[in-house]
Amino acid sequence: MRTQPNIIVTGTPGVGKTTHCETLAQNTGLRHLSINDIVKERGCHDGYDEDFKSWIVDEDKLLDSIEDEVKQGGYIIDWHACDLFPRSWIDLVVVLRVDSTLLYDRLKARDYPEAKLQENLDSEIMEVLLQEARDSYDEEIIVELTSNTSDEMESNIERIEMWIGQWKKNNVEGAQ
Ligand code: DAT
Repeated sequence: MRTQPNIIVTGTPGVGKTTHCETLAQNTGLRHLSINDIVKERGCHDGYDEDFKSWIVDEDKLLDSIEDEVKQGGYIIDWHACDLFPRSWIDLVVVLRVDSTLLYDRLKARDYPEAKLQENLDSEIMEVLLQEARDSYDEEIIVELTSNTSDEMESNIERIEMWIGQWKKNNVEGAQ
């Protein structure tokens, strides 16, 4: 049994996952698991897509590589997909959302190739990640939060921290 929860922070690239995860990790002591970094560092990919400027992820290799760590609990998983992680690993799924005009500016600042930028904008407008979360996890553990401004980010962080406190009360203190 886990004594700390596992949380996925997901959403379209540029929505604010890494920024949220880093602050959350600092404030809570949970560990920020950047799947992007793991894929690169542990070679969980089948090469690099030059046109799209992204790694082609080998999901089986990735899951094998993080399984022992994540099963212990206490991880904040930062990734723009969520359907690959087994339901039994996950206690909360946070789907961040952003206004498409703000997203355009954030991705433009990253020099994304036009096709990648457009695909990500479409994905945000079509709520692809929210739907993926709903298709993969129970409705009760999914929370959709907007990440347009730094005030919103602050209140999102507070809300997730309160949720972590409550989870510990219910699952650790309550179980003793
Ligand atoms: P992601 O990890 O989802 O790709 P990020 O955390 O790298 O996104 O954020 C992308 C950029 O947007 C970065 O320059 C920080 C900024 N940003 C993220 N969330 C924000 C928010 N809620 N308010 C203002 N700026 C934000």
